[in-house]
Amino acid sequence: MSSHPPVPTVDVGPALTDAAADLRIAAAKVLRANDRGALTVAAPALYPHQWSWDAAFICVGLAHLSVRRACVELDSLLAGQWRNGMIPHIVFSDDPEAPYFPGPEWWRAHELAAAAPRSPRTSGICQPPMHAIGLAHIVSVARQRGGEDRRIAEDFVRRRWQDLYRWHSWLVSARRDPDTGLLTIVHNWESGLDNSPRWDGPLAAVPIGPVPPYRRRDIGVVGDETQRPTDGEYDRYLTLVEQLKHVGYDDAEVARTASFRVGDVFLTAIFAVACEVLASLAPHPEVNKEVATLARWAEESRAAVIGTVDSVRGLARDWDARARCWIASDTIAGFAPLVCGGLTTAAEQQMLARFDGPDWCGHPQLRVPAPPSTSLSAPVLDRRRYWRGPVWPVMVWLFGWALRRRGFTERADALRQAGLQLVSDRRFAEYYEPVTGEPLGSADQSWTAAVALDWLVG
Ligand code: 2M8
Repeated sequence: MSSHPPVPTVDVGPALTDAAADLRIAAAKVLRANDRGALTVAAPALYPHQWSWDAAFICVGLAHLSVRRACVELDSLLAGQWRNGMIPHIVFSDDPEAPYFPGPEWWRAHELAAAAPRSPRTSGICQPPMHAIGLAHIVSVARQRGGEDRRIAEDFVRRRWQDLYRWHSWLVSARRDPDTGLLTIVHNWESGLDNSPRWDGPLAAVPIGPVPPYRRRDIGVVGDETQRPTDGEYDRYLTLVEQLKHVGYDDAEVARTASFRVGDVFLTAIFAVACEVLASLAPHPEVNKEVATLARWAEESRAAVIGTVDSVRGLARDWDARARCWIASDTIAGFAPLVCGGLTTAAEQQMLARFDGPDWCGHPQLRVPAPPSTSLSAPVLDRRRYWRGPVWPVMVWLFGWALRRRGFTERADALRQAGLQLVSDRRFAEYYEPVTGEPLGSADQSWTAAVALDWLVG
């Protein structure tokens, strides 16, 4: 018998129960409270700026509140887009009361990088390309509503489609690994799954320093260091930033010199599906050539993802391009093929069985049947520490979305139900302890509120 209080059931049937209606109001309140006018901070205290892939997930929820405001969110993010096409992982708000480390004065991208805008200030790396998926949500909500909402969303697509295409194009030209076809990250922060055990090997090979003296802010805000990356990890994260600064964030120099270069299978899977989605949003026939290119990138990237699957363990792997070896890990990223598709029917059934099985969603100790960031059976599991074990509602949403898209409706419904049960505490935590369901990391995390809202409305 579990000693934890029972998880309340949130009925998501056609008529919303009172509990579900209250949860929806609470989620909307978080998004409103985190709205700084033209951008939504990722979280009020821990992340008081705009993050790239957070903004895309946030649009999924924002669209239900205001199509116009959701478009503004992406406009604000794209204001930080670099001339080479890269969408930076942070667009800093100009609020001097919004402390974050490392902030714009640490990155100095506006001074050092020829391609960076002078304003707004940005970081110098990227994050997974979720944006077309966020935009497709806005468009779909707007089309259902019709009228002015539809006009706003379609106008946005006409204005910004090419910018998203340029972003995808940069990923291929600057980051595609010719050997594997995977998209390469040059900092673990680019994966979004920052301290995942996937990066332990490549990070261990990063020689620390020299790094100017620094003070972390995150631990003070969270108040419990067991929920955040370690100091040793931060030394390496900041060493990598110094390396990028040293070469002025120049793509070719970065590719030549970065001491962390990894083909990220999960980011590549998101890219594959985002290419398809972006192609489907094409605003007019003049972009037919780009649409054909997107279809090719989708196919090539999907093939690259499938090519990483380990025949023994049945999970997808990353590629350490410096050490020239595969990185096998029992993490959620191993299920990348479920995000982008492309497996044979038999192989897909096997992967789904693994996903549902006792090492993953079917683990008997799990609070709710949703995939934790690292398998509960893995020796490296750390149930409280960030991307090394906790369940992230935003990942539950992503898998549900991808599975629904490819016709696995029942599984998608089950994930939605599990995700809703997790967030029914109304804390909208960044992540949750997988066994106890304790909310961890930041409270009032925007993307958690956004996906909760979508689960309740969708
Ligand atoms: C976390 O990452 C930032 C650095 O980018 C941090 O820890 O300071 C990650 O969970 C990342 O995926 C997310 O985009 C960001 C904001 O929510 O926080």
